[in-house]
Amino acid sequence: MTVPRDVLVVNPNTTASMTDRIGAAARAAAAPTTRVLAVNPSMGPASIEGYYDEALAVPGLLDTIIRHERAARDQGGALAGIVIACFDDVGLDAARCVADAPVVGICEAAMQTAGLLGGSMGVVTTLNRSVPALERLAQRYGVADRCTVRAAEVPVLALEDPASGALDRMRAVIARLLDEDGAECIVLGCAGMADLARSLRQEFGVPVVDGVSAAVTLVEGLATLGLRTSKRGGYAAPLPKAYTGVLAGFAP
Ligand code: 5HY
Repeated sequence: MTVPRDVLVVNPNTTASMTDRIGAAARAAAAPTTRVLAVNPSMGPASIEGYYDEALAVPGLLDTIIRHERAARDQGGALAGIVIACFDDVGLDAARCVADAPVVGICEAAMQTAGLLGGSMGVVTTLNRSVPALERLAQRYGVADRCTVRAAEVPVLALEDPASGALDRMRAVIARLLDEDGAECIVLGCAGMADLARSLRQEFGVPVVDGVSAAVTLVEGLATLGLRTSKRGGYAAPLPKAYTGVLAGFAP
């Protein structure tokens, strides 16, 4: 009997309805032998829009990963992989330090996947304030010279409301990325857009990559290859030391 592989998909904001939609997209992409655990922290921002939200989403993300890895170990198992389901790849490096399982961020997964499918990519994201952070991630992931980021100027949680006009604003941005910026592929720049990839792909006739699906299949690939994060350098486990105040519980 094939033992299911547990992949933890963490939505770092605290909106459970968004986590449910992310979980559905992850399960749709996952192999039959993969069990997707879609979760969100109980503390932190309701949505992540900009640097401040991003910074304060990290403790909840790390607490969630530490608790789920511990639970898997207590049951005599281990997580096969972890997906950070926020397009800012919130806390990715810190997560790779505390986690035993390989950790993939949906931005990195989407940009690397789009890079396999075309010479240039266009990222449609939510608010303008999110654009600088995503441009910096494109640099980090080595695709900045062939990546354009534009915002549809829709709040993250408006994506859940069909009457918000969010989809029409996204369509207008996608048309600009294709016609004005010469993008050959489109990347959906928010986890809350995951369920839109298939219909937008048919509508625009180009590859439309959603990071949640790309990250699930990537982390499954790492698990199949038996590859895990190197603990030799920057991703070594945190050194034991005192933490004080509200963060005392995070002491390694
Ligand atoms: C996300 N925020 O994927 C990002 C998108 C953004 O709560 N989930 C969020 O706008 O930065």
